Amino acid sequence: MQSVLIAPSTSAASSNFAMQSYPRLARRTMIASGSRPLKVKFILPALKEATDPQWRPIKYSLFPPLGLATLAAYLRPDDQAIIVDEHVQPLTLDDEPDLVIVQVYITNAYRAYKIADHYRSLGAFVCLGGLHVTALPEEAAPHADAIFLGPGEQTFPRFLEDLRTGRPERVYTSTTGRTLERVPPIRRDLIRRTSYLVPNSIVVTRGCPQHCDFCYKDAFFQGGRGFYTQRVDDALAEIARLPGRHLYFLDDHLLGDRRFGEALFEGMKGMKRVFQGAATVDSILRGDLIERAAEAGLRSIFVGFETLTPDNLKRSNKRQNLGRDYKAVTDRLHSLGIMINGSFVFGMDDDGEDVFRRTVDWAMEQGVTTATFHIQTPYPGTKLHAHMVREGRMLTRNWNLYDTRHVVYQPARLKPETLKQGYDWAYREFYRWGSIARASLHHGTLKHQAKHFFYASGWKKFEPVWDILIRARQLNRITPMLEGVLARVTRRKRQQPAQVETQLLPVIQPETTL
Ligand code: B12
Ligand code: SF4
Repeated sequence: MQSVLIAPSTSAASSNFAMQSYPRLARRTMIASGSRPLKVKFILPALKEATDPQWRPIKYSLFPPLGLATLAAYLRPDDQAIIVDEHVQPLTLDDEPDLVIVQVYITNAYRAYKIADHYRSLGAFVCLGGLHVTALPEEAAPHADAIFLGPGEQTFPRFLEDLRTGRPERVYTSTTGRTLERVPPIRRDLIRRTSYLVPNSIVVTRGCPQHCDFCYKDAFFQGGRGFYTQRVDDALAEIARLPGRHLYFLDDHLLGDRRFGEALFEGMKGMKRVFQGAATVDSILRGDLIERAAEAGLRSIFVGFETLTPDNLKRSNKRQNLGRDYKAVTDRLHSLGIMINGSFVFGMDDDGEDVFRRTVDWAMEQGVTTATFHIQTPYPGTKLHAHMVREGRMLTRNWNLYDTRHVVYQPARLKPETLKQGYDWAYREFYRWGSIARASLHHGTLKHQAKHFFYASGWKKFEPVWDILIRARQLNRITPMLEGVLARVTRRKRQQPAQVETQLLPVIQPETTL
């Protein structure tokens, strides 16, 4: 990495200053030569730990960078494009692209800025966008020629036109007119499929109809629609383009729009797919959409239980969970043969020292297959963050620590170190051999018990094996097995416990705070 030379340029005036100081930057303005094809580099920078030899590659070799592949679809056919996901491949910095597009999450922000500064110093036109840029545009702006707030489907093509005519703006904000209709097919040809355990990840909606105070969603979609879907035909066409059987829907809330869900699952019925996704507690209890999903091939679901305490739910505006019978949720999913990845947050204001034991016990008693625990993390831009700032409770602005594994705020009823220890304990406890066995016994049939046991232990207990496979670049050999993993669920009849074929493979889930 070269040293960072660029002076902060938050205004047009300072931007001009930068251009006078560094003659090589003239190349940036030459892009405007109308019909000339562009050399474009899309980068998903790795978070800091990815450069550490001890890091856990499996967690970051799950899903390809769909956001960048979505943006690449707006280029002209004669433009040259490359996507570099630094989690799975080295990033070389000695090339000279015309245009560099960097996706910024909170935990990769510092690295993203360094990379951006580097390419600006070489004269490339650098764009920064994504969740963290939207939350903190003033922080990102000095590192970019243009920043993008909100989803990119409307702003990015507009920017490309502006760039080619020599009039790019400094800030592009997504507001009205958000839609996924008539968006070009995502550029999957730019994704190195063999580097990912789940190359067939897909997103058919944007946002979520709910408004939880701790979630990135409201800030990211501010100024326009906060939940919208693809046309069902387009979603089905995208699914049909994906090879193999297994799909992973990365949508925040796959069951968020009933009509869309019904049509999607109806269309998928004949496609012989098996898939995983995420949804809310209330949507699983309401109507029969979850059954339709199961019939279409849903085999595992990420559910945002978050907390077992109603006061926590009220405070965080997680109203859709209030008064819901969580046990009815797990029972219903089990009866449909759908495995559960339960998401739980520790450190909410009503949480005392008993929260860890209570939560882990509950998850085991309900036969939750895999659990994702989070330390509550107030992301900039969220209502939760504003609230914590008002109360003077934020402890650090080191974004590297905002990974839901560190305590970055002062909890109300816990010491920060107790929260961290409790969180670590919860993971250890839930994934002990004895705990996995205990949770497995929740299920009625031997097959279901065995399936649970092997899935949960496969993910956590054999992690070193996954890592060796990744380092040996053998991940693609695993993918076909994963496609078979959730495959056969022979249901006797509706609402009866499912007969499930057992295989030794993990349930892979992104660690999101749904
Ligand atoms: C899959 C996923 C992962 C995967 C892989 C990510 C990948 N390869 O892209 C893995 C498992 C590695 C992961 C890890 C983490 N994740 Co994650 N993850 C997601 C998830 C579920 C889907 C991402 C996705 O594909 N979205 C769909 C695409 C189409 O949208 P997109 O990526 O946002 O891109 C669009 C726009 O953002 C925009 N855009 C993006 N970049 C740019 C750049 C430019 C120039 C332009 C014009 C536009 C633009 O245009 C795109 C099209 O609209 C999201 C939730 C979500 N719904 O987004 C959480 C999410 C992004 N993750 C989150 C977090 C916190 C993490 C972790 C820190 C947490 C943890 N506990 O481990 C880690 C660290 C990740 C890191 N590298 O820093 C948070 C981010 C919060 C924040 N404020 O940044 C989210 C929002 C979850 C949540 N609800 O809190 N994650
Ligand atoms: S936490 Fe989940 S349910 Fe709540 S707004 Fe975010 S995506 Fe929607």
